[in-house]
Amino acid sequence: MSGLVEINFDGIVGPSHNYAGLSLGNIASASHKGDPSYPRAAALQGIAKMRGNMERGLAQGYLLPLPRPNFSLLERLGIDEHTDRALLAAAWSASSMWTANAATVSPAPDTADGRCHLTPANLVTMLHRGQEWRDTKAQLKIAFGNQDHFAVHDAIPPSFGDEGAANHMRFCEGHGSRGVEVFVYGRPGGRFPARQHEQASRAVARLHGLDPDACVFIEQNPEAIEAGAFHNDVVAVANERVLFTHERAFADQQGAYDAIRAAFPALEVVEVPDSAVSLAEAIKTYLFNAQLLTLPSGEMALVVPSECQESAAVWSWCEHMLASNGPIRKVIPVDVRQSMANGGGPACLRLRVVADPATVDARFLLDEAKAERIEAVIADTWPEQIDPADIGNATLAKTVIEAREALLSVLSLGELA
Ligand code: SUG
Repeated sequence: MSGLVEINFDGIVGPSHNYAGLSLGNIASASHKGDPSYPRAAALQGIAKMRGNMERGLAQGYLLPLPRPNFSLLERLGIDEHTDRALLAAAWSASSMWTANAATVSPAPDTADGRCHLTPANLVTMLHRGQEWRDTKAQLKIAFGNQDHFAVHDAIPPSFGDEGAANHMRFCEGHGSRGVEVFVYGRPGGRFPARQHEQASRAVARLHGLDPDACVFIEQNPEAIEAGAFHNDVVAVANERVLFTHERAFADQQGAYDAIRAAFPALEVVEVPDSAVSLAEAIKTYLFNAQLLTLPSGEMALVVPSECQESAAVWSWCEHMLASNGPIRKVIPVDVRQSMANGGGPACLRLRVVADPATVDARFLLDEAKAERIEAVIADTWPEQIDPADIGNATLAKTVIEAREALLSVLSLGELA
């Protein structure tokens, strides 16, 4: 279909960004619990990443932070300043920044009705994330409100946990051609929660009107979940014909390749062996939580967290990969350390939507002038630092609310208030 390109919608980091250690099984979140956070720096790091991709000639969009603190959640759980700090912090979480968990997206060439389908992720496994989907849906309904081109669904009902695009990969010859969609789920029973339920993935595939012959369902390796891969995008990423994956990402690694190849024979696998980069090192550096992008030149680039450069094992593997003339031709480090400390790398921060930008509400698309306006609001209104003890504070609540409102106002998105 003509005009279709991949647009990355990054989550703008909200003004209440903090480290509360809310995500069991997410090692970075647990290990940074109680640290001071720097919301202004965090948001500016995110904008710099978006600018980088825009300067590379790629289409870039964004989604706005959700309203926090969530007073309705506090009220419905009977939470006040004397209650468990974790419950209080949940209502303040800026976790919607990780838009790879906002929704699962099936582009128009893959669906029965020829529209791009989006299902917001219910994120039911974690309280602080489970509060996101209704507000996320409201935003998607505006950004993708053109019903000739998009269908925005409700979230999958509980108890089937759905974490969205973080557990979904799409293989295709080019973004605008018909794709094969791969859904990766976890089997419960381990030390950490398996957040993506097989039945949620299957429901999304049905509701999006995907051809069953162009869908593949794969189980995540339970050992990867145990090692801290709470989403598949912590150990694998796909773009067009290429799957970039750790050797131990899937329960049956060879079976996974065979199943994808049966539906998509052109598959090219770039596999990182455990002997070169252990699962622990992959999860610490987030090598696979990278944006695998097709540049306008046709070359593929991997946008990795700068932590990768600091790991001798990971960086020497990247150099080896570049020297070996494979499909990935560039490795580009970016600084998203504030997000990384909560377990969110470059890939977590973006939702990929294949669409004609002319069919998307332009208020969600980035250009140079808007990037400057957004940066100015962040510099003026986002808190510089939040200490865990500040969560719940009425003055901070006012700052956070007003900062978000200032952003909505410069982007003419007051209807999200
Ligand atoms: O759901 N962290 C997020 C990170 C999400 C990363 N997304 C992808 N892999 N696509 C999560 O665990 C930390 C919250 C806290 O501890 O305050 C958090 O929610």
